[in-house]
Amino acid sequence: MSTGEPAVMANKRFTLSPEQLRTFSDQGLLKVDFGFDPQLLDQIVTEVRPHYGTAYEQDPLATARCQDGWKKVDAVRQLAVHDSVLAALRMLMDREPLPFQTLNFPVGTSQYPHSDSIHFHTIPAGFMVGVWVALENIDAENGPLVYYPGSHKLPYFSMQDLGLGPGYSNYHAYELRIQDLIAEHGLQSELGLIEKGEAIIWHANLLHGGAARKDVTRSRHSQVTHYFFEDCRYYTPMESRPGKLCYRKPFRIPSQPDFSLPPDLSTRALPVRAVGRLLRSLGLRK
Ligand SMILES: O=C(O)CCC(=O)C(=O)O
Repeated sequence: MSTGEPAVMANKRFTLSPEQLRTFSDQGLLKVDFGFDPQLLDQIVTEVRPHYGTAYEQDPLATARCQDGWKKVDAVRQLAVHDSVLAALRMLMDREPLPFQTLNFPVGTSQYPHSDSIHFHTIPAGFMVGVWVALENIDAENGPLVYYPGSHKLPYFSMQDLGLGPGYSNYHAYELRIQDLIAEHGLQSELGLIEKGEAIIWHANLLHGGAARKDVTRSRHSQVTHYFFEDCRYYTPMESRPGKLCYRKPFRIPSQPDFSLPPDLSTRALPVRAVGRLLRSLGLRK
């Protein structure tokens, strides 16, 4: 069963249908089957595992995350810069997408609902999306994504709009204010029940989080990539105050493996000794 609309391929270029564009605009999210290679997805699951840290090694069912795993695992980078995803995002926003961060999770996050626009915001507003890919089948038991269709049409709330000071120490208070807003507006949640390989694209301001893990013995491997779009200014509202925005440098995850990364961060370590010999033979190193 596929919950996402099937990929429409024209001359091998990925396109979204007018109906899909409308769904994204109305609901703030879109389920898509990009037709990812299942081997790439399995490779991500296997190769990210060693990077979840010691807590995960001791208990593989503990909550864990790997931020920017693309620096260590090339399969993560390949999914983040996948041609079909970039083509779909160009259609949605009519601007060039800039993948800037990956997060991999081995189990459900049970995160409170939030809008990504409290973490990542743009001038002009709205040029950010998340693309969440199921690396295994997701059902109501293993902590699916939860979201509130239509919530992207609420205003973009800053910390100050919610009566809070800036800083991560106020993040839980932010989450509680969002709970109040959900109740005040009578927003209805839905679960992202999708199959391995399917993706959910969410709008910068869509309220979303991780539903409870009803079966804590189950994994829930997933990868989310966050994208900005070209020709904006980028900032972090959580750390900002009026008149003193905390700007972010534009950054794009490379479309090819980045061999300039230190060997332990590069997926294909440079042959360091061979490079050293070459530099010495050219007189560039003693
Ligand atoms: O994967 C999840 O459960 C939630 C992810 C999320 O909220 C995010 O990346 O912003």
